[in-house]
Amino acid sequence: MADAPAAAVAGVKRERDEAKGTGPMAPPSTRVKDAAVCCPLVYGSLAFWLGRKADEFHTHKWTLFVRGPHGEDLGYFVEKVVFKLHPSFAQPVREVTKPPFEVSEKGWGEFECHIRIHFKDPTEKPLEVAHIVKLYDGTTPQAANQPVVSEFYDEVVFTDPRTEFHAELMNATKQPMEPHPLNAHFTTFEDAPEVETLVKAGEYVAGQLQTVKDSIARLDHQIGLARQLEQSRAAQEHAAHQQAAAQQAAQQQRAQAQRAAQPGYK
Ligand code: SLL
Repeated sequence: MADAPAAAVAGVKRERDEAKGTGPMAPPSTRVKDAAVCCPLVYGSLAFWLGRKADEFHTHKWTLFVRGPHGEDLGYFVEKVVFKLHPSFAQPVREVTKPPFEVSEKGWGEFECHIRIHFKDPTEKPLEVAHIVKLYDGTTPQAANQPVVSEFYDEVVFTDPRTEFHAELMNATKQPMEPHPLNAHFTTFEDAPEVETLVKAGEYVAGQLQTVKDSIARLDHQIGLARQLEQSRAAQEHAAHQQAAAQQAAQQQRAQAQRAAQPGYK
């Protein structure tokens, strides 16, 4: 199952933004303002049932990993990964300092593992994710050659990264690793569904924009009509005023003439 909950990704980003290393002892360094570099990764586990080779404490062999979505070497931005296993394992804290960033073990139960990903720039706060190492998917009996796969796609976004780190990220060649022995079982996180979603979103926005444009045009037309109406009303009012004033003047003239015609008018 491929899951990349948008809220979780945003949450991670916010947490990391708040952690920008700027303590009093932090060395002065320039950052690339308004840059956001997105680094995709996949974390998860793959578990094989041991079948006839199983014993009471070792029913499954599993691998827990952080990998590139398309088999790329994550060394271009990941410094090391610390896997914190269930305390029933010997040395439950496993630090992996070079790719592939993974741990393989045999065990009998499912548990929640904490994966802490440290970045090449030590001032970037490590990303911590919890992952349940799944051994069962509800099918019984399990097939020994068909693993239980639980993987999640995620993206680390470095906002305003330090200049040197930004250059490293941009110049990274993102080498593909040697094909992984478990390659055939990894989930393919294709871009296609995402591109399709983006195209649909684009079409939706364009549609909304057209609707808004249409109603603006309609409103403009109505405003034009209202203006015309208002202008002719004002013109009529003006004409009525003029007419009333002319009538009044004429009346005054008549009254004046009458008075002048009276005998004894001086
Ligand atoms: C629980 N979910 O809540 C279980 C814990 C722990 C699994 C499972 C150890 C293997 C070993 C192992 O598989 N632990 O001893 O080598 O209790």
